[in-house]
Amino acid sequence: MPILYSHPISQHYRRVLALREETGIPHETCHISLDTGEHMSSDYLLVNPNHQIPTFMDNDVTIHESNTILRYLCQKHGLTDWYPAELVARTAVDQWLDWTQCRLGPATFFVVFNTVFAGDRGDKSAIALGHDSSARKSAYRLRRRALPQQRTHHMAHCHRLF
Ligand SMILES: N[C@@H](CCC(=O)N[C@@H](CS)C(=O)NCC(=O)O)C(=O)O
Repeated sequence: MPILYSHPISQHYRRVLALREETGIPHETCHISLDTGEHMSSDYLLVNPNHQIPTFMDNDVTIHESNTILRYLCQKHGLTDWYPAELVARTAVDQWLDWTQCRLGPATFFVVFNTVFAGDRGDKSAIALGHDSSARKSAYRLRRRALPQQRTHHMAHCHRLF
């Protein structure tokens, strides 16, 4: 049975958990304690040289990037509803995965870590940066683009312009 190394506070782990819960694909979970520094142990560093959660092990395959795990699982289990085979549809999924990794994830970390976890010791400038980040603004724009009625509205606007 494949093993997913996990910790419940990890947003990157929860992506993989969400796919499992939605699709029922099987794997065991192995809790790694970020609180006690287990992710820095020499044993875990052999599993994940970046000392991060999650890591997925499927026999002799070891994957330590959450989005790569998602793609691997979808392709292994033929989950084309989640990760389409058709190029343009797949590219749309990849684009959101990359955006989540590069933009939304860091902004979320700044805010959540410095409020929920650090409490009064939280870095206020990091919180402000997270709130004010381009991720939040682009989330709004991308959401508008993703909605068909908004796209129609946008196209009508373009027709008026040209
Ligand atoms: N790019 C990685 C990021 C993983 C990541 O940042 N994991 C955090 C928890 S959400 C972690 O393990 N941090 C501990 C550390 O970096 O030492 C992925 O998508 O899997």
